[in-house]
Amino acid sequence: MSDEGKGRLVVVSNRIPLSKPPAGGLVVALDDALRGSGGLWVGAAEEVVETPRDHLVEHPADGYTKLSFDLTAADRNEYYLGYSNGVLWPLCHRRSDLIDFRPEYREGYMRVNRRIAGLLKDLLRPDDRLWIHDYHFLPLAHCLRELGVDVTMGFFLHIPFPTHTDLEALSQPEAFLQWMAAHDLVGLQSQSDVASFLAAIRRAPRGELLPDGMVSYADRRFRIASFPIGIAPQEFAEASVAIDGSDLIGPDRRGAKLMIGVDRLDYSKGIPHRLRGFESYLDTRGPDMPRATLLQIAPPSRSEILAYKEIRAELEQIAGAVNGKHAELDWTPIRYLHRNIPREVLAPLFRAADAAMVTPLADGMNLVAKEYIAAQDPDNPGVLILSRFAGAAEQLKSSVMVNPYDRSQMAEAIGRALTMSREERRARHVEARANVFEHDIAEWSANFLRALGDVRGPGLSVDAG
Ligand code: ADQ
Repeated sequence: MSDEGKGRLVVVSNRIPLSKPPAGGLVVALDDALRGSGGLWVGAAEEVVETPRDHLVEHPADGYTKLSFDLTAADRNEYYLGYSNGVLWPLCHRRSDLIDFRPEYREGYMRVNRRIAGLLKDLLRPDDRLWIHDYHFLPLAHCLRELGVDVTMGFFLHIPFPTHTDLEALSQPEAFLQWMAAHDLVGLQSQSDVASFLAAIRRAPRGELLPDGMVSYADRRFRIASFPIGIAPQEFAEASVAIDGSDLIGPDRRGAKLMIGVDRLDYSKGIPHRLRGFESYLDTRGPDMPRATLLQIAPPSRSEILAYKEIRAELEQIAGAVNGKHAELDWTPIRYLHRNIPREVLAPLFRAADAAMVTPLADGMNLVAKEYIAAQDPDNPGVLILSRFAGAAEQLKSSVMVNPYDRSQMAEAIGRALTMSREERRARHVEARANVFEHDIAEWSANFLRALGDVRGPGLSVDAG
């Protein structure tokens, strides 16, 4: 690999991959780079403690070191649920109306990031490369710079970058940019995220766009680029044929086409809008249009947070109402499962589905869209109905693209997908499949690490200040 001999790779993410399955895409993607460099993976411990220890705790690992930092119950409440998921998540997903500002949330967020910075400082060597993941750690690099740490630091944001108007909803919008500027490389999911970032820099009094994708903010210069994340498509394709997905679904869908939706139960995923669009399809369906069953799998997520409790109740209400109106003795239009489904079952279900509905209102990328494509039979593929607000829309352009806010457009898209000729389905699928297989997760991590390796070339090194 290009990064060999350049010091260790040190990854920081909210969760560390402990031995239990499932080994997700990110774990597989970073495995080689971590092993090759004798690297470290740092994340939060699973159980909260009364008093956080003043060192990272080592976990059994194979080939590289896994370390966890402690969180107290207050840390979890303020840093994780409060600021990360109660302020930053809605902010970045265009739902500033859901932000729950409390001073203790921000204090907790800063406290935990400062504590992690202190723990990392003792661990880092000058030639290490630090790769920080996601919104839980926006200020971490800044805290490290304040402690005088000068290693190369990269950041990848898995969720959308806020627009400058969204940023204004933060009490200190400039802090966000200052935090970002502490990195040498900032990676975002899409071109549209990069555009939001550059717009925010352009408006900031201390921000400036430099040639070659470099940006300057206050006394720092750094690089910003999009690195659209991918999946491990081969694995998903193999899992999709291991069992027959249509055998898994019961008989109460006589003559009905199968549509699937799979999302964490999160308000950003647009599940109520999807059910409403499906309802419109059922309401307006003519006699020559097929019956359809929508299998919606939505496992619980962040259920301590009020907005998540509310979305669950809303979903149950809509599903009940739609079924009450449209179900027949041999057909239940909406099948809603509020639980996790193992990948070995999910992949065959994707393959069995005539269409998938991936209709987020905002989404960094959305891996389900790519997983659905990877699971299809290329000879007789299903159709992806994709929201234009998913990062994946920049890549999967041959999908049936929808505006999830427009119910009648959603209904029309469902009708189109379910009656599309095999020829058209194949043509659309070939294009999407090529993208998913060519731009997989291994390519994503290799690209990011290459860019991180190159970013401190001659003349680009920065003064930590
Ligand atoms: P998420 O918001 O979690 O990820 P997504 O990209 O769709 O969204 O990834 C979800 C993953 O969980 C997929 O691999 C999916 O198969 C799996 N999953 C969902 N529901 C499941 C269920 N019921 N049972 C089992 N597995 C389930 C964040 C960002 C995204 C970005 C990713 C990666 O919000 O925009 O694509 O990170 O960067």
